[in-house]
Amino acid sequence: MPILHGVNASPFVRKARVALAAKGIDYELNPVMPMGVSDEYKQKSPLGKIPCWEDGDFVLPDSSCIIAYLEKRQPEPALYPSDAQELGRALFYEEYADTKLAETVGAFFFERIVKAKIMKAEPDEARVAKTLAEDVPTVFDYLESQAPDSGDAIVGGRFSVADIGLGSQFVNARHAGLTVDAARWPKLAAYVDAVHGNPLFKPIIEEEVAQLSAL
Ligand SMILES: N[C@@H](CCC(=O)N[C@@H](CS)C(=O)NCC(=O)O)C(=O)O
Repeated sequence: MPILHGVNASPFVRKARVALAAKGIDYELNPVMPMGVSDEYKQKSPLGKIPCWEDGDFVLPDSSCIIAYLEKRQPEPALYPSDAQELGRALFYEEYADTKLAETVGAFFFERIVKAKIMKAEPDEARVAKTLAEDVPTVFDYLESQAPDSGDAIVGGRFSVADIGLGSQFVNARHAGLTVDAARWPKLAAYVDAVHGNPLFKPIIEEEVAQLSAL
């Protein structure tokens, strides 16, 4: 059985899990916690990050690389648009999700979940407020301008790696109590709801909510 190293609630592990679910590939989740990983794990994932995929002798870190590999290995259902421009846009949304959106949501998730629930420390609400005032509007305004008029697909009317990347970060936002105000960002709010309602996301979100509520 192939192994996906990493823990639930990591947006990058979740990306890989959603793609694996889409492709119908079975795997075992090996709960490697990020930070302070072993030297043995660094042999597999040289940046020391999760997720990392291991299938026999084949080892591959990084959610984006894992999803691209899965697509070649099993092309259907396609998670990347076939049109060149749509592919470019989908890859950019994935990149935006993995960087700017991840940094913004990460501030909430770190303070409210990692610090408050796991480390049992006081969250830095001033940092949360600063992120809410300065970063959230910029990021949500941009995504509102890009969000589809309806449905769970931001590119070409078909669910893709872009929706996996964006949707996954918004699961962390949701866990940390950062919601999209539908009065201010209506298209983004509807899009996030649609992605989270997608049957590939829904069971993973439910599993994580149950795990987090037990903390
Ligand atoms: N580009 C990587 C990012 C993965 C990532 O940053 N994972 C976090 C956990 S959510 C991590 O392992 N952090 C530990 C560290 O940065 O040392 C991917 O897409 O897989």
